[in-house]
Amino acid sequence: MLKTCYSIRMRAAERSPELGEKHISGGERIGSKSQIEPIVKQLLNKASNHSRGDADFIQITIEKIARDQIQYIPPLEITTVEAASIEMAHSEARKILTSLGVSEHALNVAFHQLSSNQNLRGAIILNSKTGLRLDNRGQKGVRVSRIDWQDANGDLNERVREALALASKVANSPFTIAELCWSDDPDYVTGYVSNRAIGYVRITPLKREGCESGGRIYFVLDEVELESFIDYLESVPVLIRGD
Ligand code: WAQ
Ligand code: MG
Ligand code: MG
Ligand code: MG
Repeated sequence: MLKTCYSIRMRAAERSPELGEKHISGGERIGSKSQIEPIVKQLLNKASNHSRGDADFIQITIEKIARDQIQYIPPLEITTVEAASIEMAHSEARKILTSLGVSEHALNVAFHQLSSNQNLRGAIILNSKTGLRLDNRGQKGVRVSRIDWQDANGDLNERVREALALASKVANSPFTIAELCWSDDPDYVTGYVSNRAIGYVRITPLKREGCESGGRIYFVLDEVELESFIDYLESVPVLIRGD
């Protein structure tokens, strides 16, 4: 018999005079009933002692999902590019994204968004040709959820494990052209570009230490079916096959 699984998600925020609500941290996991408690503990730990600030608000959501709805997909392959400067890292990322069909204008929009946005909770969806933003979620963006590894992958640290799972789910959609990401955490300057053909290409440094801007950009096909794309990202449960 198929066992019940649960989607367990966290978001943490801080009251901020300038921003109203400042995004601190989020996380999404999938587990069986007996895994709920350790997962909640891990997510609480992630929300606490965070480099973006001291959370005033932590929300944990636990939701049943049917096991027969889960899609199993392999992880993208990891490579790493170390650049001599932020400028060179950006130009490396641009070169790769251009080769995947992202227009120069869409790239300008994307780099401007990630360089200036200090309070983005989810991803921005951009038309890879026109550079137009397609979601109308504002600072909330689109949060990829119901995602985890099938088995604990001990070879990777928590941040890489989480980012690789998210990127693998996103790249698996036929509407995805590519993704660009760097963290909004001031102490983490490595980001990545990814898609199903090139895999997960880590690039460092994409920003300067101490900087709190960052986020995720999903470049999509001109012919994207937006509702179905967003529904896949948010609601279809996906487990990444380990090792
Ligand atoms: N769905 C969509 N967007 C998200 C999600 C999600 N589940 N989680 C985070 N984001 C967006 C949101 O705008 C965050 O502000 C931003 O991404 C950065 O999130 O290989 O740590 O968790 O060394 O700070 C990538 C490189 C690290 C890891 C990314 O992002 C490596 C990272 P963070
Ligand atoms: Mg975080
Ligand atoms: Mg995160
Ligand atoms: Mg962050």
